[in-house]
Amino acid sequence: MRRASLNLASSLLSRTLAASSSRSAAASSSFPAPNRFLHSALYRTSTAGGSNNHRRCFSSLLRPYTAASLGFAGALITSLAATSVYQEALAKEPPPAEALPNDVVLYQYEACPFCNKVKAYLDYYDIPYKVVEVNPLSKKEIKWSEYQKVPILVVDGDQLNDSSAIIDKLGQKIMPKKKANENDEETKWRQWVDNHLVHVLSPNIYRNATEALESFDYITSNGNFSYTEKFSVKYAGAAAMYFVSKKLKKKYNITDERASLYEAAETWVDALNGREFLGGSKPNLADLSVFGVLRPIRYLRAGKDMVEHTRIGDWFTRMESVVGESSRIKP
Ligand SMILES: N[C@@H](CCC(=O)N[C@@H](CS)C(=O)NCC(=O)O)C(=O)O
Repeated sequence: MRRASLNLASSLLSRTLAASSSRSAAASSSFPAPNRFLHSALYRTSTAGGSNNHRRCFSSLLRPYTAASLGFAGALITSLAATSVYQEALAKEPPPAEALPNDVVLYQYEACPFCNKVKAYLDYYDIPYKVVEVNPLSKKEIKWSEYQKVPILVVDGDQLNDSSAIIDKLGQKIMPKKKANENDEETKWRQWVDNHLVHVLSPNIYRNATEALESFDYITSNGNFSYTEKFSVKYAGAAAMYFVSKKLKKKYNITDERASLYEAAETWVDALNGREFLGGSKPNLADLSVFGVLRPIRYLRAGKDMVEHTRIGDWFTRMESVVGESSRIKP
């Protein structure tokens, strides 16, 4: 019965897409269409834009004290010193200019969690990159590549595939002295992101008709779709992913998707164990991975619920602040 509904959803999507673009449908036939949306969660670039709020608020709170009596001067100096220590702790970690690659191109889906994981890394380390938005139906932008998933990162002509491998290889290029995977805790939590956290996301953002439509509204508004694809993908995709997400729930033994999301968020906060970041006063690769995959869903219903019902909000806000503005090169 479930398989039947899944097939129905898939064929509904395929038929609608075929109607909207025969070329796209033909090109997509080698991959089941719903899988292309499987992990395509939503991403609001505005979250990065608001990233300095925390710092701004902190310093503007101090402003009235500058007019206070001398009796407060000592306290003020202490506060200012604390602020600058705090700001330094929240500073990005750009690699030395000579280590920066000359040309970095990210082939991505704007809403894909794996792509957003790579972007969190590039943004945090202030590595300028161009973006090529791939059409998930035709994939014509990555026709040149044997590897047919995103993200793909091309660094000075070298092709890197797979989000975690991309981050490791790029790290070796720009920070050769920093040994990859030298920290067991960091490795363990990066694996937790790839093996557990990402699987909890789809059942949540396609949980019911309203949320599936909310998700696809964002995907189609921000992805690389033709005008006709936008409309058909939004409705057919939302319907298909609603059914696929039920299948995923079963596959990953999820009974209550929200409870699983909250549990994952709480598990992460427990892992922080009172630290600002898993990496201590600065984020490490596990912080960047968790942040990257959650960023697309943060301002959807699922992400809002997660922040309302768990303790993850403060860490997430710190991450928004420290990752800061995107280093993406605007076309
Ligand atoms: N393990 C890979 C997974 C990448 C992945 O599954 N990407 C999805 C998009 S979110 C994809 O390209 N799927 C194939 C498709 O769209 O046809 C990674 O971490 O980069």
